[in-house]
Amino acid sequence: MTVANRFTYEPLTESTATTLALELKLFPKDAVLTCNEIGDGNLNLVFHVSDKINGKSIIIKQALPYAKVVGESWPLTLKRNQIEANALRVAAKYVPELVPVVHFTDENLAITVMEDLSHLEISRKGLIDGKHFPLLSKHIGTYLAKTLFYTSDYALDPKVKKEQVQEFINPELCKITEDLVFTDPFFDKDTNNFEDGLTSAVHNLWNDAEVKLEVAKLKKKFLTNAEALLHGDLHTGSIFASELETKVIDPEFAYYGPMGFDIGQFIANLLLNSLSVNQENQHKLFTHIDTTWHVFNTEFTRLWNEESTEEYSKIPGFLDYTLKEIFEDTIGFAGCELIRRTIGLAHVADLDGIENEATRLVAKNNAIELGKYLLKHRTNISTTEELLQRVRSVLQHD
Ligand code: SR1
Ligand code: MG
Repeated sequence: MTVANRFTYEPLTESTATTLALELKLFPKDAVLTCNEIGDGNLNLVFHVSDKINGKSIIIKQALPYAKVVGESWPLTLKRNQIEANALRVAAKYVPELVPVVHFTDENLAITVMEDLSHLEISRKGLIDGKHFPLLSKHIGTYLAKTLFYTSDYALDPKVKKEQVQEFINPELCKITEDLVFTDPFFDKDTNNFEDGLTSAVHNLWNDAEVKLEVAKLKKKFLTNAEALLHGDLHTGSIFASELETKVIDPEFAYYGPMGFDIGQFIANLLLNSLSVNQENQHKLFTHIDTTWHVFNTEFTRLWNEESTEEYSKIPGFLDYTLKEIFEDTIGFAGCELIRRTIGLAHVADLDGIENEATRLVAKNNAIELGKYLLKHRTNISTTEELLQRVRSVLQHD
C-alpha cells in the first residue's frame, strides 16, 4: 500500500501499517520500525509502530467494516473512525492534557494516527490489578465538566451547536448502545450472555415492570436529548492512566446526547470494579466516585457562572435544576451499564475475571441488584454521599 493510492479501503497488516508510517514521513528515512497489532477492544485494529533507533513511536488505529467482537456477520460503518478523530479534536480544544494528540487521519482508509500512550496503562486493567491512579477522578471530573459544558447550548452559538449536532450524527454506533445498553439486557434476546447461575436473577429482571419503565425513560433521553457532545463509551477501558496522567481515548461512539450518560458510564465502571475488590480498595473506588461528581459539579458551576452565553443561566434555580437532572440521569445510566456489563453481549474483565465461581456469581448478582436499585431510586438520591451509602446497603444484603 502506498499513501498515493490509499483511496480504497483495505484492512492494514503489520507490514502495510509499517509502510504507511514511513510514507507519511512520521519517522526518519533510516528508521528501523517494528509494528505490532495490539488491539484488544471489540471493534478495531490498533497498530503500535516504533523506531528502535530513536525510540519514537505512534499508534495507527483502523476501523474494520464489522464488529470484531462478533465477526463479519455484524457489519459496521467505517465512518466511526472520522467521528472518533473529530471528537478527539473537539476535546483537545478544551482538555488537551487529557486526550492523545491526533497526527493524521484518512477517511478512505478509516485510520487515525495518534500519540502512543503505552507509557500509561488502561485504567480497567490497573484497577483490576489493585492500582489506585490517585488523580483519575479529578481528571475525569474535569474532562466531563469541560467537554460537556463547552459543547452544549450554554457555551455554543445556537447555529454552531446545530452544525455540531449534525457533524456528530452517528446512527450505527448509537444503535449499538440503544440495543446493547438499553434494550437487549432487559428482554430475552439472543445477544445476551449470562451464566446459568444468574438465570433466576435475570428472569426476575425481565419480569420487573418498574425497572423496564425507568429504562424506557432513559432510552428516550438517549434517543432524543441532544444536550452535549458525548464521548459515548466512557468506561475504564477507554481511559489510559498512571499515577500522574490520564488520557481519554476511543470516542468512536461520540454523538450529541444527555450529559449524564458519560458520567454514569464512568461511575458504573468504577462500581463494577468495586464489586470484585477488598474493602480498602472498594473505599478508594467510592472516593473516586465522590470526587468525579464533586469536580464535575464545581467546574461545571464555575463555567456556567463565568462563561454561559445562555440568557436564562442567571435565573435563580436554573443551574440547580440542570445539575439535579444530570445527577438523576447519571445514576440511571449507571444502573443500565451495571446490568448490561453483567448479562449483555459485552462484559467486563472486572467481573468475568473472578476465578472462584461462587464469588463471581455473588459479584454479578450484586451488579444486577445494584443496577435495579439505581434505576428505581435515582430520583430520590441527591448527593454522592447518599448514593454511596445506598450502594453499601444494597451490597450488604446479598
Ligand atoms: C459490538 S460493540 C460492544 C461494546 O463495545 C464497545 O466498547 C461498546 O461499549 C459497545 O457496547
Ligand atoms: Mg472502545
